[in-house]
Amino acid sequence: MFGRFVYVNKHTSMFTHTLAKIKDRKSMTTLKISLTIMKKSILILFTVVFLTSCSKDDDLVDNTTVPTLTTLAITEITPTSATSGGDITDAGGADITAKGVCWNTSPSPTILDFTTDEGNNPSNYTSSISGLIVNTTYYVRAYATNSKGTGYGNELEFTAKNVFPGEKVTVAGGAFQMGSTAGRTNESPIHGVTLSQFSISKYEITNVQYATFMNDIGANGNGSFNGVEYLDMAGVGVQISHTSGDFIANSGKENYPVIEVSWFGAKAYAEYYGGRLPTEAEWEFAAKGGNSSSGYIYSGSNTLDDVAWSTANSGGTTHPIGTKNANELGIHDMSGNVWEWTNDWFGSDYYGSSPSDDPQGLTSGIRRVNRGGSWNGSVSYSRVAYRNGSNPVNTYENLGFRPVFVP
Ligand SMILES: [Ca+2]
Ligand SMILES: [Ca+2]
Repeated sequence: MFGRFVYVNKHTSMFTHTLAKIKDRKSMTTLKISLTIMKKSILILFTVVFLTSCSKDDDLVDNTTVPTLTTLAITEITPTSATSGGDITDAGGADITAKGVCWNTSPSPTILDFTTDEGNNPSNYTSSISGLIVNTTYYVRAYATNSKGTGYGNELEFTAKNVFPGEKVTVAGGAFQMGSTAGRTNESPIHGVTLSQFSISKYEITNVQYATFMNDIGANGNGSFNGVEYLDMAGVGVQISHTSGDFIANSGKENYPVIEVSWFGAKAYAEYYGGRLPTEAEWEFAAKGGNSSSGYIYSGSNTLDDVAWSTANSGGTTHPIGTKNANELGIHDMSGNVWEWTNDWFGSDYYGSSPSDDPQGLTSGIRRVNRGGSWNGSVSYSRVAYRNGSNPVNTYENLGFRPVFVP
């Protein structure tokens, strides 16, 4: 700015020099006055031009940017839909003209892919993603558009499937000695088994979880699905009711282990959430604490009362899940509370011919293996090596399950 003023003064001085050559002395005074006015006018003019010029330069700097936003966590994932949204942290200095989320099966989705349209107001929003294909992985980004262009939020990824609502514990693969010489003959011979990694439900499946599943699949009010009994609604101890078209866990029994459930129902539940029932070997490895095993008689202790609801302490009923100590891997109630269905057919002499790697049990049979004992019956049933079996259509007041998952 100072440089511009020097320039103005230099030229006005030259102008003054030229005028000084005028010989009409009488008019000189008037001229000098006029000159002073002119000098000031020129100075003001240049200043105005300069300031106007500066102001015009400022206008040319466009500070508008595309909107900045965050993609909201993916929730309510099903085989065909999910929910996300956007949190607009900076509109970019211009009006939002469009916003929503975009997704596709390839990373970095744009508004040329699948999108939602949540209008043009600048507020944060949720979006319903639909039309998905089961077991397909999708990439999602929130987007918002203004006059400058489209901004995208961080990318999130999910797979369209039913998401298991419970907690899982990872059981690292490893080798262990399956069976026992301290129990019945069907627990012998002790044999080496090597298993691949899997994860297992930290708790037995509860009444509220099973009721949700029955509602989601549209099971018949009598507890069957496609003619197969999944839940014995007339069972002695069933803690789920069917009221006004919905399966509902009985009040106060929400977090108790589901009982009166058939092997078919347990299997269907596990598969609905992308899992399966554990093999007998997986169940025993997890109950023994996997690679962290301390070699306890019961799952997590040699003192049954520390880790299990059994006939010795149950008061003749099931108890809420996870209310006894966990085992070495953080898994609860493997011993006691309720027996648990596994996938294997029961074979009393199977251990004599079991393969060593990821054994799957017999290829046919009459009963499916149950493990862990329960709130009633002999306390010895809660030994980690104890084996039992039930007809897969049977349902009991002391028999439930937990699923496993393989990545
Ligand atoms: Ca149990
Ligand atoms: Ca029954």
